[in-house]
This record gives sequence, structure tokens and C-alpha cells, in this order.
Amino acid sequence: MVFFHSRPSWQLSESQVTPERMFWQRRRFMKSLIGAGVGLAAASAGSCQRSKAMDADLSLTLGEPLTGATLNSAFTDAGRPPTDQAFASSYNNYYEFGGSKNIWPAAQALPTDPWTLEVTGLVKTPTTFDLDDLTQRFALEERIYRFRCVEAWAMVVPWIGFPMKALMAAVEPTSEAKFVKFTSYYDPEVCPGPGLVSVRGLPWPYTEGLTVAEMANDLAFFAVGIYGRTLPKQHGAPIRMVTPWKYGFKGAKAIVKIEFVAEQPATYWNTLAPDEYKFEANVDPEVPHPRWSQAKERLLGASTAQFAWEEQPTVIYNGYGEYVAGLYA
Ligand SMILES: Nc1nc2c(c(=O)[nH]1)N[C@H]1C(S)=C(S)[C@@H](COP(=O)(O)O)O[C@H]1N2
Ligand SMILES: [Mo]
Repeated sequence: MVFFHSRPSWQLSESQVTPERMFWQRRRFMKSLIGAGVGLAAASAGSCQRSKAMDADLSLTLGEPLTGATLNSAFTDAGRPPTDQAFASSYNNYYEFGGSKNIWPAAQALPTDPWTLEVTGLVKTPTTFDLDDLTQRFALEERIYRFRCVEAWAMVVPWIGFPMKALMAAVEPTSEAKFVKFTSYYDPEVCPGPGLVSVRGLPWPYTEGLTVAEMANDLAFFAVGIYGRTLPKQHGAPIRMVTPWKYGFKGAKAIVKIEFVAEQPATYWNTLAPDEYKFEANVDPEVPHPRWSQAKERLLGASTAQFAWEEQPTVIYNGYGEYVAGLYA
């Protein structure tokens, strides 16, 4: 007799709702098929230096108080309550530091001080900023935004940072600039990757891209803080992209370089799996991922347990159509 086990969709195991993770599992499978799987599972987050104290205490990773940011009155209500930080800051995607959601201890190996951000390419004023330049030159504001991963988990978080268009005004892109390429920190000595560091062909460093028009949109934001403090390393300290109308993978962490270019740049996930991770990647309930629907999403956190999910319908542009729909008309 065949036993048909049915269960509500919110009880899907993590691998069923985790495309990036499934991608790594496929890679591992393919790699073992071709018989060259030496050291595949061996390199893991464990090779990152990390302190036992941090393993034990998430609160030690949560950054320094960041004062002086003004709450932007347009973004005080995301239509849902903010996610408890205990969930948001311990359930992350950061593949440089591992393939699991529980990368916050390993991510503490990210060296963030000193930090420089090089802004270059088709601009009138190429500039290399250090972190103090960024936080002093650009007025910091707080914005409560929805966030939606392509894996269907969602959260609401209070970011602190500044609009991307403020940085654009500082460097003045030329009229030839049509796209922007963002590059994340990467050092293979520091970042073990998802246990697959020995697989050739992963397009490190992590890169992402926007059109210049998307970057100039009011919503596009650089975060240097979250929940009233500087960004924890697991969220992409010291500065990361936030584009709340797009799937979370568009929001590259720990940005070291921004380049204004004429052609659409190659990006990390789009290079690995172009059918699954589009360059545009706007949140859209009508466009299913090749292997599952995007019609619903699951809110991170719950009163009882971290991985009990509350399910909600997905909203086009993640609810930000009034700001961005015109970009795609
Ligand atoms: N450099 C880098 N940026 C990244 C990622 C990553 O693996 N590396 N993961 C992306 C994905 S898939 C998501 S959903 C978000 C997660 O952000 P959070 O961990 O701060 O919630 O970061 C994005 N930015
Ligand atoms: Mo994601």
C-alpha cells in the first residue's frame, strides 16, 4: 500500500523552499557524478575562525548603536509588524560563509575595518569612500521595508542608511552609463563558501546589477545599519544593497565596488542559473520559479518557534508598485 503523506505547505522542509540551497545540492550531486568530488563537503563554515562566545550569543554580533538617523515618514508602515531581530539576524543567506541559514557565527570572520568602497566607471567623479566618508557625507535615515527572498521567506526590517540616488549625485554618472555593477567582498582565505570551495567555476565574487534608472528610484537604498545599530556581519556589514521590490538575492552584501557601465553586467546567480535567477528579479506572484510557485510567502518568525511560518499572498513588486511600476511600463 502506498502511503500518501500530506502536510500543509508551511511545513515544507527547508530544502523544499530553498532554491539556492537546492542549487548547491545539485552541484554536489553533479560533481560526485563526474567523480572529482575531492574535498567537497570538507571545507565548511567550520574553517572560518569564530569565537565560541559568538556561537553562544547572537547579541554579541548585533553591531554598535547608530544614532542620528531620521525615520523616513514614507516608510514607517510596511503593512506588517517588523520581524523580531532574533529571527532576522540568525536566519540569513550569505553563501561566502556557508550554505546553511545558520551562517551568523561563521560570518563573524568578515573583516570590516578598515573598509573602502570604490565607485568608478562611467562617472564624472570616481571616488573611493571609507566608511566614515559614507556615513558623514550622506544623511542617514531609517526605513522600515518589506523583504522577500526568492525562496519564499519574507520579513520586515528597519534599515538605516541612505538612498542610492544620493551616492549617484555625488559621483555623477555620465549619459553613457546605463547599468550599475555591485561587487561584494570576497577573499577565498576568509570565505569558505558553501562547502564547495574546491568546485571550479563559481563566479565569485558575488556581484549584482541594476539599471541606472532603478538605482535612481526612491526606494533603492544602501543600508549601513539595521534595528538601530550598525549592520551585523551576517546582514552584510558594513554596507549592503536594499531593493525591496526585488527578490533578496539582488541585495548584495558587503559592497566593495560599484561600477557604472554601458552594458548589462554579468551577475552571480544569473550566471549560475539564468532560468532561475533573472537579472530583473522583481517580486511577482504570477511568475513562478521554474520549480515552484511564487504565489505565497512565509513570514520569518512566529510566537512559538523560529521555523513556524505564517503564510501570506505574495504582492506584485512586494507591495511597492506605486514607486517602481513606472520603471517597467
Ligand atoms: N554577498 C552576498 N550577498 C547576498 C547573498 C550572498 O550569499 N552573498 N545572499 C542574498 C540572498 S539570496 C538574500 S535572500 C539576502 C539575505 O539577506 P539577509 O541575510 O540580510 O536577510 O542577501 C542577499 N545578498
Ligand atoms: Mo534569497
